[in-house]
Amino acid sequence: MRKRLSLSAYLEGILSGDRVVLSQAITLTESSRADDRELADRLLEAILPHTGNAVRIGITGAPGVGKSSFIEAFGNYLTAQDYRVAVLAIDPSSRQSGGSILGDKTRMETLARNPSAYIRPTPSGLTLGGVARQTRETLLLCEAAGFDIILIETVGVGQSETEVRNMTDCFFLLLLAGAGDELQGVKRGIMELADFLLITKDDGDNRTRVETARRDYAHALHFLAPPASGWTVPVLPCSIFQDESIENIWKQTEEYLSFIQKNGFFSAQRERQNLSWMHAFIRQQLEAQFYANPLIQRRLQDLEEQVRKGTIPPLTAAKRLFSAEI
Ligand SMILES: Nc1nc2c(ncn2[C@@H]2O[C@H](COP(=O)(O)OP(=O)(O)O)[C@@H](O)[C@H]2O)c(=O)[nH]1
Ligand SMILES: [Mg+2]
Repeated sequence: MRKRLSLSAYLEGILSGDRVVLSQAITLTESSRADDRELADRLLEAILPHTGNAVRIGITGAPGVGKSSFIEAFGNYLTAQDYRVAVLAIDPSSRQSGGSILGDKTRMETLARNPSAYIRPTPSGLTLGGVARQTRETLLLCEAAGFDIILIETVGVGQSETEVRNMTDCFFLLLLAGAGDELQGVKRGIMELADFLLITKDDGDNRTRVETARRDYAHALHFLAPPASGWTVPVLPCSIFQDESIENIWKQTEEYLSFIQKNGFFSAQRERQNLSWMHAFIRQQLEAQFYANPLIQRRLQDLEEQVRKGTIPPLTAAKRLFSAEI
């Protein structure tokens, strides 16, 4: 049996920055056992006054664009500036693809050994909603443990970008030069979520292609809805082999952060996000309670069967379940 600590032991460990206790606390929040969940909820409440002080950055882009490599370079740069950096991965597909976390671990080899950094992959086998909830809780625990910058890597699969956008202050979209948007699965909607476009692999004989792509994307941005923050989205070259490009990205991120702090967008965005977390949780709870209801469970199978046979319309079946619950 796994050892469970007391609430105060978790709390003290986390607040003193003890990463063993931090890891144990994250594991506690990942548990589906009711008593673990209850303790986790009490812990999350207790740490709340110590959260919210980190800069939260989301990083997205097609597989292979260089997200994990960028996080390794960016994370090491930031720790060299005396920041403590936590890296979270949000990857609802990791169960199917199997090896993605393993792949990322090798991409982040030096960061994984960096004493000022902490890397925590998403547990596999969660639904998208579950991954989002889990990532939020891990983020809060890392903030309470004193991390200054939280980097969240997402895979390029539609909805997870929106989820990550919804829990971060700043969102980077990484793009390849010369690959075309279709090929990279970059939808217009995702481009509109980004605060920065970073064209990766700006090194070797790829540099002229990156410059062309940079100009093309800067032009394309004119046809998109501008961000609500009032910020002008920069399109920046990026290479893990060019320290200046990494440094420049951080400099511009600082500029962006002070811009949105001054115009009030930073706190407005956090407030909106907190409300949206609350409603996401309500939806999850309602759904869970609904399906856990024995009355529903008893009638569900029968009604599913009727819908399958076409003897009643899906909407009617759903409505009957709702009236059954009341
Ligand atoms: N030349 C070059 N290769 C890069 C750069 N960044 C990443 N790569 C390579 O691109 C491949 C995919 O990188 P990875 O970080 O795993 O991409 P991810 O799937 O987006 O996380 C790897 O082979 C990396 O070595 C870069 O800045 N320059
Ligand atoms: Mg990766």
